[in-house]
Amino acid sequence: MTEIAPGPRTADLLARVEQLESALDRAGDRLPEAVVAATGTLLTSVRERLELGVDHTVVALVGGTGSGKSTMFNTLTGLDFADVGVRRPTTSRVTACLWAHDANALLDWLDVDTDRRIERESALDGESQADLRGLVLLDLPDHDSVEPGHRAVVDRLVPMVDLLVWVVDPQKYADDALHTGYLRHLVGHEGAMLVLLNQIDTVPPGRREELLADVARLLREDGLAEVRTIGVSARTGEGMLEVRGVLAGLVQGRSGAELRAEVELADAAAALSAGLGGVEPEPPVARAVEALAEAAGLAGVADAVREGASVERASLGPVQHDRVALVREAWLRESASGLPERWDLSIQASVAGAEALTEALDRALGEVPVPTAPRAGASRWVVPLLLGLGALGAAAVGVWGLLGTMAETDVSRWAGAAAALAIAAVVVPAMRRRRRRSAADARAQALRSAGLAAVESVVARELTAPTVAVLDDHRAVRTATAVVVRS
Ligand SMILES: Nc1nc2c(ncn2[C@@H]2O[C@H](COP(=O)(O)OP(=O)(O)OP(=O)(O)O)[C@@H](O)[C@H]2O)c(=O)[nH]1
Ligand SMILES: [Mg+2]
Repeated sequence: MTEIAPGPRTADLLARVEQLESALDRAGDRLPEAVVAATGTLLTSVRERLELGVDHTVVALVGGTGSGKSTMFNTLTGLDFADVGVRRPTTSRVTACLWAHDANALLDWLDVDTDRRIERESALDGESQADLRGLVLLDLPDHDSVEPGHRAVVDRLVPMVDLLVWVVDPQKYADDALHTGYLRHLVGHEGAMLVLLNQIDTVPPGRREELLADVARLLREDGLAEVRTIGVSARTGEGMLEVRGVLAGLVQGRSGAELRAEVELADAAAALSAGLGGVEPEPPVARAVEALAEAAGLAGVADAVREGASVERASLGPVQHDRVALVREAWLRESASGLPERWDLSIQASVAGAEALTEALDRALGEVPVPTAPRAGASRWVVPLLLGLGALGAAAVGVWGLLGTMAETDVSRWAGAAAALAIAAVVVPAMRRRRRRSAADARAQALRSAGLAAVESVVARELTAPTVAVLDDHRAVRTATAVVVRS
């Protein structure tokens, strides 16, 4: 197949196919096998069709021998490429005119010989052909031919094109070969058909309305009341502007292939989203950390550290396995809430089991240093010393005072000193007690922070990261399918 650069519409649809293919990959076994298989097949077939491009609108001129298809082709293209002759049938090979430069793959698919293709739009045309840009116009052989191969060509192409333009003439428009052979089988495809009563120039103006009404009657009888009918002359150009307007409207809209691809992509996206839940839940990180810290007895040990010297060798953990298991269950319940079972199972399989989680917590908590109160050093003799000195001084002053051997001023000086010592003996211990308490508070706080950090890191590694990875996958798949369904 010839490589073609996809036009913007094809590129857009191909991007959506890729989006769904990678969503399918990412979801993996979290979607039912049947859905994955069916969607994969559907996406492959859409991709194959898109590789032909959907930026083109294929219009075929179809009709009986000598109705004027080739003349019509030349009038619409402004070229003289299709053979028009008196010998019947004239056209035996499909002829194509492209208002495009990149439709080779499509024409290969349609099986149009390379020497029967012509490009209409050249630099010389400027914008005069812009209204038909994207059109691929085909001139077909006669469906009622004496040549047996012609009908086969028509039958092969009829289902492949976006618009069938039936070119009929005033003599043969009622032919059974047309109505029974083709039109009646096309009920339901009225939007993809147009009937041109050609050679209208050969009909006296007074009879034209009547003739067109008769064509419309026959179409109604075929079950094709909605099909548009226009009286035209490929030779004189009468009615041809209207025909060109219809084609221009069609190429500016979306081609049948594009619409089909869109429907199939929406189907694929809907099949995928049936295996998804709504918005992803938020894992209960803070609650889990709190509950696990509690299971590790962090608060109790911190309190003990605050109590000070009595705790000589406090340690964190071991955590209570049953409580860890309960925290894990609550985690799974909340993290998978609203998700289908396969996603739930995926989270269960990704996070650490209760056993492993308990071990991880024990390991992490075991590494947290538990501070103990410093042993009282030489300073613990200071207070009794001060008190002793104070008492001794006071006694000496008292004795000396009683004996009257000391000057009055000296007595009061010594008394002052003794009183200062006594006051110091009361104040210093109070200050030391306060300092000890706040140091114990700080140690307890440090232990609490370090313990929480250890629990947090275990929760992040063993629960949050694997859960978030699954939820991210779910979100990516959900977003991909939502975009495709919406557009
Ligand atoms: N008067 C008149 N003659 C026309 C008109 N369109 C085509 N013809 C003539 O009808 C004859 C057949 O025209 P073609 O264009 O070859 O018809 P065709 O449908 O392509 O024929 P096949 O290829 O054999 O199926 C030619 O002599 C044309 O000049 C028209 O609108 N008015
Ligand atoms: Mg012809």
